Amino acid sequence: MLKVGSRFFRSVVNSSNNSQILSVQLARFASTTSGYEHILVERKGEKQNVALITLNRPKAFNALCDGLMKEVSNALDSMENDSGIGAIVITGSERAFAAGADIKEMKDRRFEECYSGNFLNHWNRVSSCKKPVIAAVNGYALGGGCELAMMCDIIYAGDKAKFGQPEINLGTIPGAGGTQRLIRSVGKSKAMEMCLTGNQITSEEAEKFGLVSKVFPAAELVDEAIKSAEKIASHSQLIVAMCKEAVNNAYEMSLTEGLHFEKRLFHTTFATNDRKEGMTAFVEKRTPKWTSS
Ligand code: CO8
Repeated sequence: MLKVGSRFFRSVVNSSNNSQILSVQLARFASTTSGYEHILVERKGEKQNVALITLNRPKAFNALCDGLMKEVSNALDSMENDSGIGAIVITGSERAFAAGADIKEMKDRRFEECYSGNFLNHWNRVSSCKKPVIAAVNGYALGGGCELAMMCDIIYAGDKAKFGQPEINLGTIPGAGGTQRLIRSVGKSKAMEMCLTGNQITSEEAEKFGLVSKVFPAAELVDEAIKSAEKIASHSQLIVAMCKEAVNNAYEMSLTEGLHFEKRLFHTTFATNDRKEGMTAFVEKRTPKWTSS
């Protein structure tokens, strides 16, 4: 796998026909995202405007240790500040997206330190990312792994993926959205069944229940997710961010409040150059040139 920051990566960038600006952007991206221990970060897509984060703790089924989650958080910080990135894909391996929080790391923690130190509070970074994030889930997405996928905006699954909230088997409960986000995707009865029994569901079931939007053959999953991310990245980043904010607010608001919020954001697009450009390009039968302004 080609790691951003590698010498090979830099030489590909330097020898390509891309403009100097792209080279500078890539070099900046490389310098801020290399050196991770638990994740791999790459640029993908024809225009290199999709960031791919691969969770990379193969011996532990990508169990989410604190170090891994901090690295995901740092990677998202730099991707958010990089105008050359339009969308992000998070994936794992074919065996596991992530088998949950690292049980070995967690096992000796005491209540008072969890409570006082707000244990896992900073693990929500994915859900506050302004750029669209797609989870490409192969293999196990269990506990915190399922929760991490649900923090993303879109979930695609490989045909052998398994989703579950097995915390009940460990004498605990989901701690990063399993009891809250799951119910909004699959409804109360299914969410309750998954959380109370710890049973896993297949990717076909996950698609049927509305947890994932598409299922692909495992080997094609990441490429398909990148294709979708490229499509998103081809739009105005400013308008994409507004659209994402409007959809996410449906979680938090009543229908009346949500419709009002949507209408105000819709009105706001009329203050942007990209809205004017998009409609003008349609009328002039040409491809719009977005400026994210
Ligand atoms: N933590 C630490 N190590 C793990 C984890 C985990 N969650 N899952 C697997 N591993 C390790 C195993 O310990 C084993 O390591 P070793 O070889 O050193 O013994 C290695 O991965 C392979 O595992 P298995 O031998 O068990 O492999 P199997 O193929 O038999 O089973 C499973 C694979 C089904 C994935 C199984 O390992 C399993 O059930 N894992 C635990 C799943 C689980 O209970 N997850 C929930 C954890 S609690 C949680 O996520 C709370 C969330 C809190 C918030 C998170 C915010 C994002």
